[in-house]
Amino acid sequence: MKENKIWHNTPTNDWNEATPLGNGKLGMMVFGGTAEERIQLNEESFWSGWECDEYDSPETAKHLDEMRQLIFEGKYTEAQALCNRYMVCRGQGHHDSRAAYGSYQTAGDLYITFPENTPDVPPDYRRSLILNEGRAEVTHGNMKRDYFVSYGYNTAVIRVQNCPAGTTLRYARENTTVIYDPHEIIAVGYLPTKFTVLIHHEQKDGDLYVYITAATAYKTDRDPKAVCRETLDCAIEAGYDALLQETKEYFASMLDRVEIAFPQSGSKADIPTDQRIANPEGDIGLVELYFNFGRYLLVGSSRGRLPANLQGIWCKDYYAPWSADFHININLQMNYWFAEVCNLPELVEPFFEFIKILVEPGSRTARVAYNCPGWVAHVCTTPWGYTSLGCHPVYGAFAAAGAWCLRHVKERWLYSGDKAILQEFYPIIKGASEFFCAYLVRDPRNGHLVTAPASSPENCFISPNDGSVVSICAGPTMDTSIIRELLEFNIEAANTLGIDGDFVKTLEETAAQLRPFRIGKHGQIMEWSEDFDEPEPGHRHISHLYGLYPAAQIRQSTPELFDAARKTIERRLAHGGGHTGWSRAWIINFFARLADGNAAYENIVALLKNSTLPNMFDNHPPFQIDGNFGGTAGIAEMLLQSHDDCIDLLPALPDAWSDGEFKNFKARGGFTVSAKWQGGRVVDCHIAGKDGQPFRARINGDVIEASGQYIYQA
Ligand code: FUC
Repeated sequence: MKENKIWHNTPTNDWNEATPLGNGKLGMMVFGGTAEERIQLNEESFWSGWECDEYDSPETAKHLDEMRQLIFEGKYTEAQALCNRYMVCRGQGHHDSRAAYGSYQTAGDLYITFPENTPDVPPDYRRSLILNEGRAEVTHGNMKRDYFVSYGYNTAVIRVQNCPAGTTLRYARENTTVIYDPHEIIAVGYLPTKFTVLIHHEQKDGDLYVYITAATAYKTDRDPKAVCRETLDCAIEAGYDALLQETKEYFASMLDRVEIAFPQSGSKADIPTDQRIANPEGDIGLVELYFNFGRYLLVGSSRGRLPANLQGIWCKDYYAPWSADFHININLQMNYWFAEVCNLPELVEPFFEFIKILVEPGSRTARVAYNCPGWVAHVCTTPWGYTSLGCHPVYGAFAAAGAWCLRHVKERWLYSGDKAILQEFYPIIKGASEFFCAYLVRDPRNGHLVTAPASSPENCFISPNDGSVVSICAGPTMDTSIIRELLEFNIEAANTLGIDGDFVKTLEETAAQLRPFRIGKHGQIMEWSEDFDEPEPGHRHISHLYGLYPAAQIRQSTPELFDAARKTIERRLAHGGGHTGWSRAWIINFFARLADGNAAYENIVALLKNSTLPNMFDNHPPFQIDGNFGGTAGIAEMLLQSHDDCIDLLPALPDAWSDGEFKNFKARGGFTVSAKWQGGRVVDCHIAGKDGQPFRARINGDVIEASGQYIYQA
């Protein structure tokens, strides 16, 4: 890994410039001050709120027919008014960040004060994050500080070499009891779930060692203080060197699995990273760094009991933007887009476990709000399993959100070919299908089965009868795309497992009655059932292209739709689209699927330039991690794609990356693929499958057929 370091030549007071470290569940942000160090701490289960079964409203089910009727009559304004009352949750729902919904929260701040130092920044000051070692360091003068978070020991570690005399430690968190003992700080409080942060510190030979861990009582009977004590005892006994070694090996074992390299003259790695981010044009190495950082961030935020949230695990707030929750109308899913191709399947496990959390409350939501079997989840959710409608239908009436999560199970199946994942998830897949088989309704205007009332995530249209701006419709394209994918996956799963023949028939009949994609007056893929005008044609959500990416329903083999997909993106971009980090990241992936490398690369540069903070975190604004992950996925998608048993090498290579190399990417079917190219042409590639499996590969425009192992050399 050549581009393996993010570094700055100043400390910072700004959280958005601090250095993130994490082991997948425990995190810290290092500010690197010379006179006072601030370390902001996180633990993934620091969630306020609690389980609450009051949010689903039976009024929704009671008024479904009425709301549908108005939509089918084209009375959108009237339908909207009714939906604003009934197509919503009870109470404050996801606005209850100070009540049951809750918010992800900081685990507090540790301050280390060096009284001999001044806040001045010496010219030799360096604050660096070494990605494939999972460690950061601050150096200036004879001072050296090291920081890392051990996965194996679940402990954050700080070492201050040549620690100045009189150095003190202080911990701060609101509503928290803090006890100082000679070598220990114990912090205890209630979120209302009980939590503990335990900090041990000791001086040895002039160096200061600090060990930190944290735990809550979220879904466990164990006392968090006892858990912390046991964890730190273990870490301290193993000692600093062992923890550092374990951390380096762990990060290398995750991040060295794949690699990209763009050989270039004049590497910019010795320029501080914030300066590179401000001038991304032509800095190809920065793309490599962004790719490595994205993988680093997922290793750092997705190896515990909960998936990476809107901020991964890094959060300084008590009431974070959008509660730093799990938004499942794009954001959570985007976090995992690159995990399979970059061979990090274990990092998806917390997401899989999280889907299971949604099933029980989601069954209640299906029953109470829709009078339907199965389970359903809407726009946003929490570790407490919120699955209800939102507070407003424009975003909250999105019933396909849970089904979208299941496409990650499908990807696991496609990448691994392991039936165990189908077995494990079959009842959950079936539950989602059962919901839609009951919920879908025939639109009398066109005879198709549609979701209604429904919205196309967060977007609005102009009602043709009175010109008002509304969001409620029947059968938005995204719902149909997701449901089609779900039903087809359910059929494949049932057939593969050799079960549920009768249900498969129902699924086939249902899928056949879904509405096909249609092309509208701008040549675009239609977003809604009718070709409505839009008040915001540059809207950040491009939901009607779900079929282009992440799904693969719109392909080169469907040329008219393929062309319409391009027009759809161009229209969004022409009206200022891509203005949030994640939206820009999605566009990169769209262009990769459209095999337009130069357009994809232009959007990578825009992501770096307009939507990246000085520490390389994605900027929605504010900081939101999905863009980092979506951008990383986009880079991989430009280099390798795999559909229909065809491994497509360099499907969207931009002119700027004329020479390069990627190593050990995964393709669907379980293949491991490496390639080297020069002047835009593959000169060397290696494809390895298991058990002599046959495959096709597209190399320099030619399709070859092979099985097992394939080596190509120009
Ligand atoms: C979706 C997006 C917003 C934001 C929020 C967390 O609702 O539309 O832009 O990313 O999630």
